[in-house]
Amino acid sequence: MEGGARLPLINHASREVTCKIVYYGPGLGGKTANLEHIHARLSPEARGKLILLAAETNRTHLFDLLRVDLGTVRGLRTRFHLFTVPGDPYYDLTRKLVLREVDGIVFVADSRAERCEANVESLEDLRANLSGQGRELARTPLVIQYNKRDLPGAVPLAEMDADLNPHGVPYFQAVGSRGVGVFDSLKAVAKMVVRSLN
Ligand SMILES: Nc1nc2c(ncn2[C@@H]2O[C@H](COP(=O)(O)OP(=O)(O)O)[C@@H](O)[C@H]2O)c(=O)[nH]1
Ligand SMILES: [Mg+2]
Repeated sequence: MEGGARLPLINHASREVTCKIVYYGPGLGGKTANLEHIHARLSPEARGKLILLAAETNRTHLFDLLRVDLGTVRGLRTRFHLFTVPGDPYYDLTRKLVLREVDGIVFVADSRAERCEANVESLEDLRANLSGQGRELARTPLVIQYNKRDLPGAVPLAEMDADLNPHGVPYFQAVGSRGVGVFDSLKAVAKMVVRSLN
């Protein structure tokens, strides 16, 4: 599997599989908003506690984390651990750590014109950090979420897709703060990860 996705962690004895999904993207793009919506919508039986980044809560966590239970796939109980990375350049090491052993990525791009450069930089940072683990972005399950589509002056979708999506991976328009496009993005990446279980 050189350069490709690692195989998700399967515990054959308990017939469980745990997959790691990372929400990556520039600061304030809407990554935490995705997890907040998922947490708010799923019943407590289907998800764990939402643990939020210290910068937002004064707690000591360096990333957001949410456990989600998506039922059974081919007889295996399938769990997802959703992480977000801090966008600030200062947290480079944290981003590298959070990315370790990732199974799938939702890249949350900010549709505001003034964030175009930050989107491209974050995508390059993602590519470099994966490459530092001997992984290739092009061979890792990835969806792109174009977020903040509600804002007046949002950059046209085709323009953003031309900049950020040379490989033509699945993409979704979203308004994360209202939950629009959030489950579409999660389901799409989860499906790609589950396919890699084959
Ligand atoms: N207008 C608008 N605001 C959003 C959207 N998604 C998130 N926000 C807001 O943008 C800010 C940053 O979002 P957050 O999820 O904390 O970004 P993160 O740094 O990527 O985790 C918050 O105030 C959110 O409420 C969106 O689609 N539209
Ligand atoms: Mg955040």
